[in-house]
Amino acid sequence: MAESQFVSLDYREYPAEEMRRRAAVFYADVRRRRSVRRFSSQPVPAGVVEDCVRAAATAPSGANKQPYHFVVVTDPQVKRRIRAAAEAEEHAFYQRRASQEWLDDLAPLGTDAHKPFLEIAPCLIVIFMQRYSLLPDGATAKHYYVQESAGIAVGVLIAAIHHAGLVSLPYTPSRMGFLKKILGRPENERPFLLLAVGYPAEGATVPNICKKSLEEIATFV
Ligand code: IYR
Repeated sequence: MAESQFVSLDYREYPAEEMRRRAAVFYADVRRRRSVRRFSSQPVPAGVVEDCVRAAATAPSGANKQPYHFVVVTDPQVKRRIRAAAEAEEHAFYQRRASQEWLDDLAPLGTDAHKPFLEIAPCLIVIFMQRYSLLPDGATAKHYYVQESAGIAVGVLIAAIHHAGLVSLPYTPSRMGFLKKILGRPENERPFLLLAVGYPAEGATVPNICKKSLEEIATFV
C-alpha cells in the first residue's frame, strides 16, 4: 500500500463574530455575480486568468486525481472557429432538438442560436474532464467522480473570476464534440463546459430573475 505523508493543516480559526461577518461579506459579494452574455472585447490583465485557474485547481477532487484540463483560448482565429461550430449546433438545437418545454424555460434568458460572445469575449476557458489518465508508457489510470470533480472546480473558477472583478458566462453547447476537435485534445478527455471571461459590454443588462430563498433550497434537520 502507498505510504501516506501528512503535513500540518494551515487552518485559521476566527472568533464567532468575525466568522459571521466573513460569511455575510462573502455572500453579499457573491450574490452580485451574474452570468453576462454581452462582453467588451477589452483584453483581461495579464496573469489574472492564470491565478483563477490555479484557484480552480485547488478544488477537492476524487482521490485527488484532478481529472480536468483547462484550455484558455485568446487566439481570434480559434475563437472564430469555436463560434462557427457552436452556432451550427445551436441552430439545430433551437430549430429541431429542443423540446417546447426547454424553449419555454429559456425564454426569460433571451438566448438564441447566435453566440457573438464566443468571438467578442477576450478569453474562453474550455474545461475538459479526463475520464481516465494516460500514463507516459501508454497505460491508463482510473479517475473517480469525474463530473463532480469538474463541477466543483468550475464553481471555484467562476467565484475566482468574479472575485477578481471580471464577468463570465458558463456556456454548454448542446453538443460539444467540436471543442475536442478544434482544440486537439486527447482521447481520454471530454468537453465539460466553456466559460467566456472578460469585462461586460458598456451598458450590459442581465435577465430580471432571482434566486430561490434559503427555505426553498435548504432543510435544516
Ligand atoms: N445551449 C443553448 C441552450 C441553453 C441551455 C440552457 I439549460 C441554458 O441555461 C441556456 C441556453 C444556448 O446556449 O443557447
